[in-house]
Amino acid sequence: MDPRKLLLALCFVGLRTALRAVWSAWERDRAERSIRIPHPVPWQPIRPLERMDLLPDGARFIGLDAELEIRFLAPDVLRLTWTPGLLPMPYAVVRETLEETPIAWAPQPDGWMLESSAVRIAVSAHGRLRFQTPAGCVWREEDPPERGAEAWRHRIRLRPEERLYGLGERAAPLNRRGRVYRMWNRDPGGSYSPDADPLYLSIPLWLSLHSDGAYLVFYENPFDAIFDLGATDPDAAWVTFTGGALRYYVFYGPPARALNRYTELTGRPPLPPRWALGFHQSRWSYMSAEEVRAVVRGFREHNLPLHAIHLDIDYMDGYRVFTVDRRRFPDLPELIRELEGQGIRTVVILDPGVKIDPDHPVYREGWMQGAFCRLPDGRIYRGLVWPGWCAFPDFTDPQVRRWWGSHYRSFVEMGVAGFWHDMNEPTTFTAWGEPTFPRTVRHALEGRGGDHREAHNLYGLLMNQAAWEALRELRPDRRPFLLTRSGWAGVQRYAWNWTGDTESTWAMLRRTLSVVLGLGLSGIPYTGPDIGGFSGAPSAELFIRWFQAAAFMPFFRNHAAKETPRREPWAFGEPALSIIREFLRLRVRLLPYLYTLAWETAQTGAPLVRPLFWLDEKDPSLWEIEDAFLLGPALLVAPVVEEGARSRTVFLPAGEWYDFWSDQRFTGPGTVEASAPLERIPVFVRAGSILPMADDGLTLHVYVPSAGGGEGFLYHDEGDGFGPYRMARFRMEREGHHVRLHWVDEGELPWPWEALTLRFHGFSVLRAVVDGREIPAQGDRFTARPFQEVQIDGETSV
Ligand code: MIG
Repeated sequence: MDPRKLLLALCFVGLRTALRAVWSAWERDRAERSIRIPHPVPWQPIRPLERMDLLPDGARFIGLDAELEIRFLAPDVLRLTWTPGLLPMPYAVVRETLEETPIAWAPQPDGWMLESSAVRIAVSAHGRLRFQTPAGCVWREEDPPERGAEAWRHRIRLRPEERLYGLGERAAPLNRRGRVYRMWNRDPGGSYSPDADPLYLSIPLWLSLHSDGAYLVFYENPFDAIFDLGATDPDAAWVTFTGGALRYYVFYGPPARALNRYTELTGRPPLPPRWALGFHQSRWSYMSAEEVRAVVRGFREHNLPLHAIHLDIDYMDGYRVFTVDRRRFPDLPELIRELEGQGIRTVVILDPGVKIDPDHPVYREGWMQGAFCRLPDGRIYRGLVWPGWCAFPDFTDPQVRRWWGSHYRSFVEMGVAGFWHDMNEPTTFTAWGEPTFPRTVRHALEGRGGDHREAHNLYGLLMNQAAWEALRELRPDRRPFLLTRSGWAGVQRYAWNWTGDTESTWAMLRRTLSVVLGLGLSGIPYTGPDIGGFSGAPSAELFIRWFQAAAFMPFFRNHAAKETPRREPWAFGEPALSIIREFLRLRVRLLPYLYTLAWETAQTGAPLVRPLFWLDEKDPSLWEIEDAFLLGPALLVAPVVEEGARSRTVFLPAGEWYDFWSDQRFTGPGTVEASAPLERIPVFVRAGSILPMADDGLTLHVYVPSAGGGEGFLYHDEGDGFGPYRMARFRMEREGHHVRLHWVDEGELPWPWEALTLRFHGFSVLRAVVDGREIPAQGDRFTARPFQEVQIDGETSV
């Protein structure tokens, strides 16, 4: 271990814990002695496939030592399973099939061919697979897989121009090609920098773009794996799983389509409570109710909006999960009520480790119920975390999930609005080696049984499932808010994510953009970094730039490690405070838009933060842009990520764009040098957008294109619960000096605004007729009652 890291860790945890960490590492090594992983793995090619048995939606190909099953879950979605090997427990997927799919098959000179209306797959007797369009254009090609003891690996050919994205949370460039990644959720140890791998949340999934199309592949296999994406073999990706059947789903189509299908299979991110899209203030830790009150007072006195406050581990009694330290928080329910009265929600942290302490009821109960993970000899496994020695619930057991979930009740009754799940990789402190359970730890896996090799990557996912299911029962009229550090495919059904313990550097701010983009392309739309980075002391400038970028990310939270200088918005004095206030206000103004995007992702799985290639995945000039992102269909955000920069270049994709701050109009594709004084980062709006914003009531910002049409949506409901909604769709058409705006809507919720302002950008209004009646209108805006159609005459103004 790097001595600097060791020292850092020591400062964090103290001498006693450090000594125990040595002990715990030793215990882990001893527990793992019984499993020996062959090294090097004796790879064997599979023997040829000899026979095909047709199935209603696919076929089974049978060889002497291996079998391949292919099923069409939809015309554009295939599931492939190579066995032998354990089949995955269906934790990630929520559907067995998606659409009835007629298929055809035909023998081929060297094997077979199966085909739906969208995809043809050729299977050679040797096990080579070619994924094609029905016209025969190949878009993915696999060499025959190989088996080595319990492991599977296969090689996927890559085109020279092919780019790969995704893999869950990765501190890597947006295009993941050219590196090796491990699928094994891990706490990088209190601070991570660009290129650290693995991190807390891996998902064995990639999105591929190349000149013959796009597809997404998801490997439904939770075992430890290595994805070598062209690092060793530049022309190929090598995927190696240390156990389990080689099962994967292939989704054919452009990113939006493929992610839509992927989240149809693994579950869509549900609509969050509206406040969650606001601003969250946190710190490790607010040590007392008084400190929380002081922070909240600071927000009020400085005129800063605040939606949620987070309590980190020190609110607990000796870090015992589900307890409250009554000296520091003598009346937590009262504090929560007080905050709620000011529109501020309370979120509390929970770690999965339960302190081994016979006086701790949760430990006693868990012990009596047999809820804790055990070693093969039947002893409860113990690992070291903040409380000291801990036992860990086995979330792969449905009864344990229920038992764990029942403990959320007291917090729900206290009014806690959200739960923040940390350390669920799962993480334990060890002086060396893997900071997690020994791989021999047993897990129920729904009764089928297995060990930590299989359950490790699922642990965080299932902790969130336990909490989600409990909260749906405990508070059926509220939408749960969970924030998790770890997870796996499907975790988007339950929780938001933050990107963990980032270091406080410019390099990490730069890299954060591709971490967030990559998570979105992995099906996890709700994520964001600790503003300013977690572990250090950002300069005022770095903090401002980080804040500005995060204001456009789904999860918007200020958080910092223990012992770091204060980070509340006023901690940096002026001009930081005023700049931060402006961005907080901007966030509030953007809430109608963000909430509409939340509704969209709940329907389609489209991330809120999208790479520029979302606009046109066929345009290679967009494939590598990672210093800017789209927020929904309307906004292009180009954060400043260089110290001292007061302008930056921005690549604008094809089409017309408005500068959000000045309304200046640009035509892409092309690069512009955008000014970026400390108080601003470049933001552009796509012409044709209709951007709903909360400026003094509701304003529709209409970014008029020089010709043609555009649209915008506004989703609205009560902000929580499962009641009625209202969805307004606006469409505009421009012809010369004339703009027509249409409004159609659906939903039962009474329209909540008496009037709304239409604010035109790039267009100056001379005359407006609302549903046949002329109303006084001049300049760039007018106010109208809800309408069906507005006719406007005017002229281009910039
Ligand atoms: O071992 O709860 O990533 O956000 O403040 C560190 C204390 C434990 C790690 C989380 C961080 C949190 C901290 N936790």
